[in-house]
Amino acid sequence: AEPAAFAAVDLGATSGRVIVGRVGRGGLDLTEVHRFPNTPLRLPTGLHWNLPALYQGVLDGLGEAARTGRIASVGIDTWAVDYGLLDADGALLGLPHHYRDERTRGLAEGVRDQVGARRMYEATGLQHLPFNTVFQLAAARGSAQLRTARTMLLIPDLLTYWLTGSVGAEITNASTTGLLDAATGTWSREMAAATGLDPGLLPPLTGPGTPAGALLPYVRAATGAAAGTPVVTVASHDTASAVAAVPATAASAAYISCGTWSLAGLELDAPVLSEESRAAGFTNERGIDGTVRYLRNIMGMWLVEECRRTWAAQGRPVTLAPLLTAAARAEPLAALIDPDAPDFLAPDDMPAAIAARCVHTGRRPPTEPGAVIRCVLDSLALAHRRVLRRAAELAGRDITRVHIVGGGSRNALLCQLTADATGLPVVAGPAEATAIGNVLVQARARGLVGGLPEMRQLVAATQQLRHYRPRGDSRGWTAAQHRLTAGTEHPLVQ
Ligand code: LRH
Repeated sequence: AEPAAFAAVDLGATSGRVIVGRVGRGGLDLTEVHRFPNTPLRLPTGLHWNLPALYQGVLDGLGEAARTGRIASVGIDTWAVDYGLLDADGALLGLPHHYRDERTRGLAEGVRDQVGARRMYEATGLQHLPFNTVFQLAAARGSAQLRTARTMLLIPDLLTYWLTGSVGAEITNASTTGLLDAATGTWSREMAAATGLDPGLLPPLTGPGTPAGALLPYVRAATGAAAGTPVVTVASHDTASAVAAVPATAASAAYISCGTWSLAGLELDAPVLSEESRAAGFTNERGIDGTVRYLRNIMGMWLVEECRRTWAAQGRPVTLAPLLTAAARAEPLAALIDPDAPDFLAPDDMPAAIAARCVHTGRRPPTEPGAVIRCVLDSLALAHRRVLRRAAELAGRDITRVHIVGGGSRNALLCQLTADATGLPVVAGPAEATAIGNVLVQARARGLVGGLPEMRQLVAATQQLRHYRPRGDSRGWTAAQHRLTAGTEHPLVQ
C-alpha cells in the first residue's frame, strides 16, 4: 500500500497534542502539529476536566493536520478511568471529574471491602486505585446526574462521539474501569450489580483497529478535513498505545511508560490474578492483540511537575534543565520517600508534602530545589526497581533489560538512576511512544504494517534510542531500600 499520513490525538493529564505520523516503505516519521495545555477546573462540584477546551484543542490540531495534506484517518487516546455521562438526548451531563478529585477518598475502600477485595481482583484483575471508574460511579450513586444518565463514555470515546456521532467503549481503556471481566473481556454484570450500577449505561465494546465512523460535517467544516475521513479506534488508553510502541524484541524486556505516572511492568499473554499479585498492587490491563499489561502505577513525574508548579507560584526559577543539573550534583540517596504514599496524590504544596514525609520517617528533608528533585528521582528509581523485581517474581519471568518510553525517557538522570538501581541496562525512547502506538494501530488497519513484533521493529529501526548501563553494583540501592522499608508504616511492594 502507498505511504499514508495519520493524525494521532494524544491527551495527557497536563497537555494535549496532535501529531501527524507518516507510515510506509519502512519509514515512520512524526510531526507535532499542535500542542495545548490541559488545565483542570475547580468548581463547586469538585475538580473537573475542561472538556470543551480540550475538544477545541483537538479541532485546532486536526485543522493543522489537514493543512499538511490528506489525512488517512484520525485516532484518539487519552489518560484512563475518567468518563462523561450522556442523557437520553446524547447531551453531556456536566463536566467529567478529574481522577484526582477527592470524592472517592475513603469511599473506594468501603466499596472494595463490601464487594470483597479478592473477589474484585479475581473478576477484573485491576490494581486498587481509589479513582478507578467503578469507585467514581459509586461516589455518584443517587446523584441527579447518574439518575438522568443513559450512557457512560470514557474520555477518548466521548471525543470520538463528538467527532463522529458514534458510541462505543474501546476495550483497552474499558479494562481500567473495574467493570470489565478479566477472563472474558466483556462487561462484568457481577461488578455492575455489586456496585449498584445500571449495566445499561455501559456501551458496546469495540477494539483497536476498527473504524468508529466518519468525521461529522460540522467537524469537517471546522477543520478542513476531507469528506469521509474516518476516526479509527486505536488503543485508546494512552498507556496501551505507549506499550504497543515499546521497541522491545525479547520477552525478557520490561518497560516503564514514564510520564505523569510511571507505569512499570511486563507484557504477558494472560492475567495474573493471584492473591499475592493483588496484595502487591499489580494490575492486569488489556493491550492490543490479546496482550496483558501487568504493571503497577507509580506516582511518576507528577511529583516533579507539582514541585515546579509550587515553586513557580513562589516566584522561584523552575526551568527543568538547570533543576536536573542541580539534582545530578546533589548528594545521592540522601533522602528517600515512597512515591506512592497517598499524601502525594493531590497535595497543595508538593515540596512541603515531601518534606513532611521525610520528617515522618526520621530523615532530614531536602531543602534546596536540586536536592528535592534528587530525592524524587532517587525515590522513583528505587520504586522502579521494587516494582520490576516483584513483577518478575509474580509472573515467573526474568528481566534482562528495561525500556523507558514517554516524556520521562528524555530525563537522562532518571534513566541512569533506574539503570543503577535495577542493575539492568536501560533503553530510553521514544518519548512520543503513545502517539506512535496510536499512529501504528491506524497504519495497521490500512495494511501498512504487520503485527505487534513488526510494529516494534519499525519503532526500533526509525526512532532515536539512548542506552544507559548500570554504574557499579546496586548494593547502595539495596541498603537504601532497607532504610526506606524500615521507616515506612504503610506496606510497600518489596
Ligand atoms: C497514564 C494513565 C495511567 C492511568 C492514569 C489515570 O496517563 O492513563 O495508565 O492509571 O493515567
